[in-house]
This record gives sequence, structure tokens and C-alpha cells, in this order.
Amino acid sequence: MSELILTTYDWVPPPPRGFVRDLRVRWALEEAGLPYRVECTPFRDRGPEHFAHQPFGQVPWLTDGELSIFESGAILLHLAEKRPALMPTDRRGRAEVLEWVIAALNSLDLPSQPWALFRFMGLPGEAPEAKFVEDFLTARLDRLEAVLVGRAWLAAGRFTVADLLMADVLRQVDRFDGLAKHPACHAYVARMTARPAFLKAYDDQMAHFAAADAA
Ligand SMILES: N[C@@H](CCC(=O)N[C@@H](CS)C(=O)NCC(=O)O)C(=O)O
Repeated sequence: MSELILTTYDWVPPPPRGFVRDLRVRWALEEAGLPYRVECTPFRDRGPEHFAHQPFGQVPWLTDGELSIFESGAILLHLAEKRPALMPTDRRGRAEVLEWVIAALNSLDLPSQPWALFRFMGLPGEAPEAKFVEDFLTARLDRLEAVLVGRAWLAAGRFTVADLLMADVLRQVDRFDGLAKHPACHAYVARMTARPAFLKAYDDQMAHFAAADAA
């Protein structure tokens, strides 16, 4: 098997630490027990080499032999193809994982990102755009709550990469206490982020950026 190399920034300012999206890839690699190495790309100076791997100048990307893959969702699905621990191989289980992966990346991430950004910026809750996004997110969380009240996992009756991604998307909302009115969603995030593989990935990302401060 070729060596897996995960590339993230060499440094980021403190606020996004613990939320940079290499974390979800680290988490999947830890869950799958796949060996990997982390490489850095400059945060401040994004050159042609960076854009060749990630056309938007973002992170993460993963190198797997001759393949270089960007978009965290695509990377997670690539890893899931390698390990049944992340995605079952039967048709039904696979289809369930795929639909919930897309639901996390589209249906939930779409309102979650601007909601978290507005919170981060301190935009007053009564501002029309903040109210619109709040209602949009609440509608999605209401439906997810109804799903999670009835089951522990989103797909295939067990932990999969769909749970990993959904929990990571919801973390950005939970960070600002946005799941307070959705206790099943909140408990779900708490359960997923108590997994040893998440804790290792989180600690590794924090240590990575702390080492850059010290350098
Ligand atoms: N859709 C991309 C988004 C990646 C992304 O937002 N990366 C952030 C770090 S978490 C980044 O590179 N931000 C810097 C920028 O956008 O300039 C993915 O999921 O991989």
C-alpha cells in the first residue's frame, strides 16, 4: 500500500484550531488504523504548488501514491473505500453512508457555516440575515433531531464515515451552543467526539499548531 500523506497548514491563528478540516481526515485515518504522515503548506504564502493540489488554496489534501485528492468529503470517501470500518461494502450499507455523507456536506453544512460565521463575527441575532440563517438551520436541526432520537447511528446501524462527517459539521454549531434546543443532536456530537480516534486527531491537530507557535 502506498504511503498516505495528509497536508495541512504550517500554522493557523488560534480561533480555528481544533476545527481545521484536516482534523476530520486525521479522525478517519485513526478510526481506520491507516498509517499516515502529516506535511505542511504555508498558511501565509499560498503558491502554485498549493493551488496545484487544492485549487482554492485551502487545506486539507491527501496524497495516496500517484493520487492527490482535495475536498475533505472526497478524501473521507476515498479512505472509506479502503476500510469497512468506515463504510460497509454491501450495496444498502454503502448507499446509506453516501446519502448521509452528502446530507452532512450539503443539507446541514449549508446553514451551519454561515450560522457559525455570524456567531463568530458577533452579528446580532435580530439582524435579518442572522434571523434567516437561524431559521434555516433550526428547520434542518429539527428534522435531524427526529432521526437521532430514534437511533444511535446515521447509516448501516453502526459507526461509519457518515457519523464522523455529520458530527464534525455539527461541532461548529455546538461550539457556539447552537444545539441547546436539540438534545439528541447535542448528545450525538458528544458521543462521537468521545471516541478515542477523535480525541487523538484533535490532540494531534492542537499539538501541530502549538509546535508552530513554539518554532
Ligand atoms: N470544502 C473544503 C473546505 C476546506 C476549508 O474550508 N479549509 C479551510 C481550513 S478548515 C481553509 O483552508 N481556509 C482558508 C481559506 O479558505 O483561505 C473541504 O471540506 O475540504
